[in-house]
Amino acid sequence: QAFFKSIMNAEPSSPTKRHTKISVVGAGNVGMAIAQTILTQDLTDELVLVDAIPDKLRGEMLDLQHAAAFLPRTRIQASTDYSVTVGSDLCIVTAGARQIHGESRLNLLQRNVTLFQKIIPPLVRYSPDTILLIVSNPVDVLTYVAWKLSGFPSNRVIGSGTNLDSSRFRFLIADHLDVNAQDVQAFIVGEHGDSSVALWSSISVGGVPVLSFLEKQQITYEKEMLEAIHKEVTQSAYEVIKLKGYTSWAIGYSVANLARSILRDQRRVHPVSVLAKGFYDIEDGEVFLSLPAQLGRGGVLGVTNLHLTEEEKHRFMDSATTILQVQNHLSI
Ligand code: 6V0
Repeated sequence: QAFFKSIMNAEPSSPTKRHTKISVVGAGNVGMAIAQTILTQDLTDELVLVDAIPDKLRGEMLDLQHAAAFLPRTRIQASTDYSVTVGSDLCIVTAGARQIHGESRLNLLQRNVTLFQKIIPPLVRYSPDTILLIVSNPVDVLTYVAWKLSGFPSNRVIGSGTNLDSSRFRFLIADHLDVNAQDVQAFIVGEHGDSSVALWSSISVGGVPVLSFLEKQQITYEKEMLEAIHKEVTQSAYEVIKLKGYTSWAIGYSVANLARSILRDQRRVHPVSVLAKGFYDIEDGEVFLSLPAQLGRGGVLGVTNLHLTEEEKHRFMDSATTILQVQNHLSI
């Protein structure tokens, strides 16, 4: 019996907007930070958690469900069985071995490829039209692995890539210039992590290009400061891991931001890992690297035609070559 007595002659309730469903695979620190940010930002009607450890998974589900009185209404489910993900619009994969202090992201790889062989096929089977958003590290290679395992067109397989590096970059520039990070436009492209490429010419605050402004003022020491800021970006994950054991909040917000652009068809430009074949001198190589990409309901809608300086192009190509060499040794 329905709790509310129906109002006479009322039409049966019909949803006013399309029902959306997000699945998060991996209910660890990163997966849970993403899940809670998605919930607080009212991004989906249904949120599903999948993990390999049933007790931890149920504990996390109950803990989130108990916050229902303070959150936008969202159906939260969790299971170790992938059938719970059926009909997902977006599947976010964070499952993986955790990066240990001092361990390079590439070292994590083979362990995570084996995991992906168990994760990607059932996700695809239950949600053949979904968009895959990969977060597990090394994210660029694992996005390629997910693309290969899924058989999806490349526009539906995205890696969170340098979206996080770019937000760290924007924070540090904002802090240095004493402005709001949301007013700082700055992109880091290429590999997520050690060999990422900072695009100096893209940095602007409130529409004013920062580098040419500094050059006109002949503030050369500021350029060194900017280089130091980029170095700090590449070191920041290691520093947070050293201090608290893992990173979670910034990646949580950064991935929720991508989920919003995708599911709400915002068509915003984010630096994310996309199939970079055909860009710059990557003619045949099947490699995923971050470039500023427009995201919407169809996944990657386009990639901006970035002008890279010779040095930037060189560094971007170096990342591509390194990743391609790593991929050649993988059995997928
Ligand atoms: P964590 O806290 O160890 O969580 C990983 C979770 O994956 C655990 O709950 C595991 O039980 C689960 N898991 C393991 N195997 C499976 C499986 N077969 N199926 C389902 N779940 C499984 O790690 P944490 O959450 O800290 O990190 C997760 C991943 O995100 C790691 O690969 C990190 O390196 C990566 N990050 C990526 C970032 C990025 O910018 N792309 C940023 C931060 C972390």
